[in-house]
Amino acid sequence: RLESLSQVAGVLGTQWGDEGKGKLVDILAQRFDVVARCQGGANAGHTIYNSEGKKFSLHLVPSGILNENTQCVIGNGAVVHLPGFFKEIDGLESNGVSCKGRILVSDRAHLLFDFHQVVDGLREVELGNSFIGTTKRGIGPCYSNKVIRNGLRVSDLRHMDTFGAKLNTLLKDAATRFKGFEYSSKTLKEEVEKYERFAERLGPYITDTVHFMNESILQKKKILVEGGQATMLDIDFGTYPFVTSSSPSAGGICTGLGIAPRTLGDIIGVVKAYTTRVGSGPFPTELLGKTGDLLRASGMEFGTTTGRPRRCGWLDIVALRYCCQINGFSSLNLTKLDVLTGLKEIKLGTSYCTEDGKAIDSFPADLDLLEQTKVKYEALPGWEEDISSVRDYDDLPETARLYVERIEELVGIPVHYIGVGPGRDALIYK
Ligand code: 2SA
Ligand code: GDP
Ligand code: MG
Repeated sequence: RLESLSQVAGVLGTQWGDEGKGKLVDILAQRFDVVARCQGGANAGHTIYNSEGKKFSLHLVPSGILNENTQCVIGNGAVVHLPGFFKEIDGLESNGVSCKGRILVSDRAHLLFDFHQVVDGLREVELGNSFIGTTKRGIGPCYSNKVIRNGLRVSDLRHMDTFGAKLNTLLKDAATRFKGFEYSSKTLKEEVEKYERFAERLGPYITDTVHFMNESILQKKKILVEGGQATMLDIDFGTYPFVTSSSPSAGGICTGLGIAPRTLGDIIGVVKAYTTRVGSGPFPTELLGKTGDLLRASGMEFGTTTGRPRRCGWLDIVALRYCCQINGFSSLNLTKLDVLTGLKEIKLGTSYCTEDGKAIDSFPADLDLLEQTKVKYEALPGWEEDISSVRDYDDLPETARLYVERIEELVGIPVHYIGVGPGRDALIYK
């Protein structure tokens, strides 16, 4: 399975994030020369364990970093908060992970400033009960500046003479827009001085990653793209406006790295054996009672970045099918199957209908309709056996295999990898 992966491959989230993408990327990284992030920023949280069982929580740095032979790329589609980036690097270095010369940051990536994080918080307050539930990492405000075309990019660090004036425009805009936002010429000056120091430190990392990626492809290097968040949080395809501000779907690989669609090969969709969501927004298969609490406790479902409890529910086949259409996955990695152990009955949400029973054929764009959607479930028998040390598919209890095979049948894509624990070795190759 690992040997036969294409030269350029991707690992993407299929639900609302936190499916366990980081773990698979860390495992696959041994076989790849380059691991690249193409979208998002430090809103992502990828928890991985190295071979000694030491825990690492990564945010902006790609999950390939633990594999010392892998080069990591932060592509043009990502947004970079430099104070957080250096903090993450310092944390990795102090834990024995060498980052020097191993991370390339795109000169086209946008800079995310502290003020973007402040604005993120202010927007959430302004929304009142309709708040998005963002990670408050400044993601939306930074991408807003990108799209409205007054953002600062990493390449602007090469022109510190005009940096202050450009930043001033952004701060002035924010102060005009938000009552609670204030800044002075002193804070601007201090910020620019801070970025002068960052510019020097970031210098060796700054790269034309479009050129690097395309040269790497010509040199037949193996490239793995690590998705952050997931398709149901995609700015276009997700449950808008309860989404993130980037494109975590397959299209985002090309726009976020500057590589051509025809270079892409295998795209692996990572799907949790149940569903979780952190933040507000529709969640048709959500379990608000005891079973949801049980999944949260046994799956340790708390945000890697914010520590927020994740909402839990049954696997939503309608949403998964929609996601498979958009991304054209070559295979799936079903994760956290071990968390379902002990449940008498496991349900799959297999179709949607309106309150008066009319079938809904595709995943609705309309949030009102989605909020009222009734889910029809199929119940499958559970298992009691501890499966965390199983490594051969055939050694799984028959009911666990039935669950995996029913998912394959319903979505029409093979499950090639099955997660049965958080550790690197806790993976079944099917
Ligand atoms: P944002 O901050 O603007 O991207 O938030 C918008 C929505 O996107 C969701 N989002 C996430 N959902 C799951 N996991 C994410 N990363 C962290 C993790 C989250 C955490 O790995 O656990 O620690 O809370 C992530 N990042 C963004 C977010 O919840 C909003 O619904
Ligand atoms: P990501 O954002 O998709 O990389 O996922 P997160 O790291 O935010 O959340 C997934 C969590 O589940 C992490 O704490 C992982 O260590 C853990 N995890 C991943 N795969 C498995 C699995 O198969 N079983 C169990 N029990 N935990 C897993
Ligand atoms: Mg996560």
